[in-house]
Amino acid sequence: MYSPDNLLDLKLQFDTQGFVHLPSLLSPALTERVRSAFFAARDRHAAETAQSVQRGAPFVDLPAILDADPVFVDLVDLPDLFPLLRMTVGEDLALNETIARLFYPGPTFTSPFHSDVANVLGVNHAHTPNFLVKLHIFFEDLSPEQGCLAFIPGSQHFPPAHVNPHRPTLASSSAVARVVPRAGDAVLFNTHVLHMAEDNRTNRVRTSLIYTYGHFWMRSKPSAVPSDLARFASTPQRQQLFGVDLPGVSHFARRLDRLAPPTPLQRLQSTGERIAHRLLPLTKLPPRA
Ligand SMILES: O=C(O)CCC(=O)C(=O)O
Repeated sequence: MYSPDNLLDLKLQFDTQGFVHLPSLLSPALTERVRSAFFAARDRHAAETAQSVQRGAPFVDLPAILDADPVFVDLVDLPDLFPLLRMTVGEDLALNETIARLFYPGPTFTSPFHSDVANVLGVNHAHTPNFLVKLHIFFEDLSPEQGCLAFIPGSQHFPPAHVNPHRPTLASSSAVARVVPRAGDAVLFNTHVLHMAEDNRTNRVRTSLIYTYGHFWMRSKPSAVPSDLARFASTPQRQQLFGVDLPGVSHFARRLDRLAPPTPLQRLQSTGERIAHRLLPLTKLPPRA
């Protein structure tokens, strides 16, 4: 479990660098459960996967991973990680997408150093580190040549086109940070930091899970919601993560720290704040000329 100071450091790293490597986020027992559930899902889809690979697909995403095994639902709010997710995204946190990926040996399929969200409208990313974050979870040791994630730390603060991602020598630049994860590790990053998966130059498939988190008011992908909501959206926290509406709560107002109905004191406080908010502008206005 991270201490409050560890959490502040991780948050500072996330804000400055744009990513944090979280070694051993999963216990060995959980890592093993994830690994065997992932391989069971892979085996169930072996025929479609083989067809895709035969057609030359560089990677395959297994469908509906939250329905494949309850362990994949358990990963959405890992107690060690959850406080950091709340700090990086905010109290209106919701799951946005899940991916279970097999990346086959070969060149990378990602664009060279890119932001996922550079072209979305209405956001000033240099000042919005909490817009959309991704968590890559690893349950097998990777070798440095096995399609690891690489980042240009701090680049989420750059103006557009500050870096030429096609510069041939960029990959070997000392400005690039590469994460070589071990089984049980995770990497959390701001989707606007320049990042990529490198070529998989080994003869082994790279496996990973990718959970994306955004805000409750955003539109989530179907892969972010388990089919059996009655079973899995069993707590107010999970209901929020899976986008389940609360009667009477606007999708802009959904907050993890306001899941319980307000106490009489909180109701009184918010009434007082509303009244003060109405009166204050009047008292502050300068006298008219
Ligand atoms: O490593 C991967 O599978 C994809 C990396 C990437 O570009 C992303 O997650 O946005």
